[in-house]
Amino acid sequence: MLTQSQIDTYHHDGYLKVEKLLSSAEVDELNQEMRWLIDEWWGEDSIGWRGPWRKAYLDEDEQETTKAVFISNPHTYSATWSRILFHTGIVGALQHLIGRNIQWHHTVLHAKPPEKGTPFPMHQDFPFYPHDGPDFVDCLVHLDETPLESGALRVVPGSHKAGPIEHITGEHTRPYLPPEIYHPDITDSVPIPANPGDVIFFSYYTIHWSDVNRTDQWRKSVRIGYHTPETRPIGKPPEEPNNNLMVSGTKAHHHEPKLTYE
Ligand SMILES: O=C(O)CCC(=O)C(=O)O
Repeated sequence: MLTQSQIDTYHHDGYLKVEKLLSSAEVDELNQEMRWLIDEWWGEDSIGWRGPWRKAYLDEDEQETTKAVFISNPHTYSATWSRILFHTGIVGALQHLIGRNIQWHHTVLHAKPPEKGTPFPMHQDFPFYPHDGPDFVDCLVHLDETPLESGALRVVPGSHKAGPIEHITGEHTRPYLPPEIYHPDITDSVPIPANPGDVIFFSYYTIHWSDVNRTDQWRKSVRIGYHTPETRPIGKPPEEPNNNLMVSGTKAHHHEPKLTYE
């Protein structure tokens, strides 16, 4: 399904946008169910990720007033969002990128409401869910028109090749890269505007960020993370279940103990 040139681009740049991977009927259904889910289950006001990085990315009057809607694992509430984990276009592309056997890891909605939808600072996704190898791919599924002004994803091409980089972490913040070294003013990045149904595949080592949504429309994207079954979480006991959902192929016994039920 992917061409050799697309596969080479992913490995060379650390990301690949595949246009219209989801049909408009599929996006309409996912979008409708996501809007229902936000109305039914959200219910908290959030400014987005907290942390001192906000001073380096936002004017003072905006630092505490951005808006965000995050929902983890929408498949817990919606069968449409369960089925998408096995989408043949997404899983087929992943097989070209990391091999036949694919394990799902997580799904999360990142929605930026109109006018002041939250930005994200430069970061890798690795510190959020560290694993012991490179074959971990995040797929950003676009539900809305995502022009640059809506806070489209921006990536630093080739940055995945450095592997994990030390982030600022702590109780007070989500992990982010030190702004005196990594910041949009000093670090070149490539914006990736997208349309509904487009999916951006990127390595969890790829440095990325996104700006404020300043349009009058929602920008909803859903990140779905997958990895090879050999790629094991760091710092977790091996017997702890780790989102053990295979979406293609099989997992060999030696990778973890067999699950038992009491
Ligand atoms: O949705 C975005 O614009 C950024 C998402 C992001 O930073 C992430 O998925 O880690």
